[in-house]
Amino acid sequence: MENIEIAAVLTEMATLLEIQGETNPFRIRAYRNAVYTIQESPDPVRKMVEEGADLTELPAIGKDMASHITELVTTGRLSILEEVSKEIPRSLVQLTKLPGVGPKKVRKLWDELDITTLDDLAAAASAGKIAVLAGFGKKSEEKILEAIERHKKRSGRFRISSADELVQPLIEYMLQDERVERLEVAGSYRRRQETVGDIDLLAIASDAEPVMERFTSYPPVRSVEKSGDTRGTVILSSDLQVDLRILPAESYGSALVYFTGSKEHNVELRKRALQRGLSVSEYGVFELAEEGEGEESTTGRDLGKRVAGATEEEVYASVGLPWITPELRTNRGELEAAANGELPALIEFEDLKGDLQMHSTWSDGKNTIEEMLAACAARGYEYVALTDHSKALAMTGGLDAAKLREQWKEIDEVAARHPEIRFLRSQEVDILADGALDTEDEMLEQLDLVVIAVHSRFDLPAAKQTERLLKAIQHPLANIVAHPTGRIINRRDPMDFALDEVLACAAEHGVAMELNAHPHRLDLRDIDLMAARKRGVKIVISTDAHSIADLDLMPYGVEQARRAWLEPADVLNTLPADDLLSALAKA
Ligand code: DGT
Ligand code: CA
Ligand code: CA
Ligand code: ZN
Repeated sequence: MENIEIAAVLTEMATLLEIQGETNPFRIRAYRNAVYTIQESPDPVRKMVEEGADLTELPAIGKDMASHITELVTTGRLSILEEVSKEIPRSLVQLTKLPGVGPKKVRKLWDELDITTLDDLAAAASAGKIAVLAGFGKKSEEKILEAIERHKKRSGRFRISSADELVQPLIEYMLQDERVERLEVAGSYRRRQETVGDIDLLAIASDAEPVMERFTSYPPVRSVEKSGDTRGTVILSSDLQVDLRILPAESYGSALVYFTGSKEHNVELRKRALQRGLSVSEYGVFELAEEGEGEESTTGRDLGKRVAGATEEEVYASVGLPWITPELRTNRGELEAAANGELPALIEFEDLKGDLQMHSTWSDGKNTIEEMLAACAARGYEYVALTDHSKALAMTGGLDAAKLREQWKEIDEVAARHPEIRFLRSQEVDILADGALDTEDEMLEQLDLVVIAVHSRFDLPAAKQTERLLKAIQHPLANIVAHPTGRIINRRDPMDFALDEVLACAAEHGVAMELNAHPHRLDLRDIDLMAARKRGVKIVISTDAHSIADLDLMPYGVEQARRAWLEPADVLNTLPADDLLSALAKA
């Protein structure tokens, strides 16, 4: 059980207590505080439990909470929650996630109208039953309907890193059963999209029934939606839906193609197949037969001989194509490129020679300069840039000129002890609201790399925001724009500005754009990266690590770069340090 699952269960518990009408606020707060601690913990709490560590050493975890967490991690259950949910339906918790609907209102809806689910609530609101309820009214009813609409559209998309945390242990668990001969995740997860709606597992099993049973009894499963012979759907306690399909070996490859998608890629693939007199489906690739012959396909046409299906390579080959990597399967021209032998030689993690954005304890990082440097060396990088914040970000301990000079002394000392890796002097310099840079030119001149970024006033009108960025990019010492759109996935939309103009300006002035690899950011986005590449803007991929552990987020950036068709030559930190610096040098 991973941190986000533990946090989700404890949050659910706190909300159930609120709905129940728990009068002791400390009891509820204990759960909420524990949730905060667990979300902030850089290490899996599961590991601490397994190693017998004392959980009460964690902030805000008392003895009772420690034993709840231990129970949850070791059994996948929380008996106290099961106790409470005998009285309060767990589905009520969903309702409290709607804006303007707190636990008290949920209680009232349940008491008065017997509403326990979102569907109940939507039906009651549509029927005008909410407006007449004391404490609600017409406005409140409209708001509820709107909120349900929005919730339906947005909810349930998990960041890819959260999906990884949840899916990897499930895969390990399934593979412990030796009847599972093959198991892979398809869908958006395999395409490595920045968020996923649900998880699509495909398996080959020597005996389907017990494997399906193992799946539905995975401890973090909260509810089993469907459990058939070869197809099951469960919802995990984190709210993540997982589908499992058990397949015959002869159609495993075609099912993998089908369920990896995207839907648009599949449609194009089928068109190509039809031109060759073939039918592609999740069951295999078949020759199309004359009417009346053979079995009937899902599209109503008669099927002849099976020509492919066991492997993906075989399926693509049957329509005259080489295998296409899942990150490219979005119908953005990959089928045509494959047909012409023009698929890009996509960048890989091993191509990267350094990480160009990270923070130390000098600003808001958790590790010292030396710890960060040694960790980068251990990851095989040739060089690294430390980019602590500038003074405008006072809350992060941003560095003014005096502190920056002090920091350089420490950097020089640390660098001298680590000749195995080259230390580039850098800073993440704030772009102020008027487009000026936060650090004095005299200091910037002494840096190897000037990374510039917006951390405030994300809300400027588009024209002003564009002007701000253009001015900063034109600064004669600026080299890299960090997290250029400022978006945070599921939390903050990209800033409103003319990206095209900004890219053109960056190309003209030899300024690179960052692909921030942090899975909460992934900024620039894939389509923006494609636009940047078209304009000849160079990209750097950086983790923006705030701890040693964050350095391992680099693969998320690489995956996003691959979805944007980037090759090593498009990315500056595939170059040796000297070449990188001369590529960014300004006239
Ligand atoms: P998600 O889950 O929203 O992040 O996105 P996907 O791509 O994983 O979509 P999902 O889980 O609905 O379906 C998995 C794959 O199955 C999808 O990528 C393509 C295939 N698929 C699903 N429905 C259809 C369909 O109606 N037509 C075709 N051609 N393919 C489909
Ligand atoms: Ca999916
Ligand atoms: Ca699905
Ligand atoms: Zn930043």
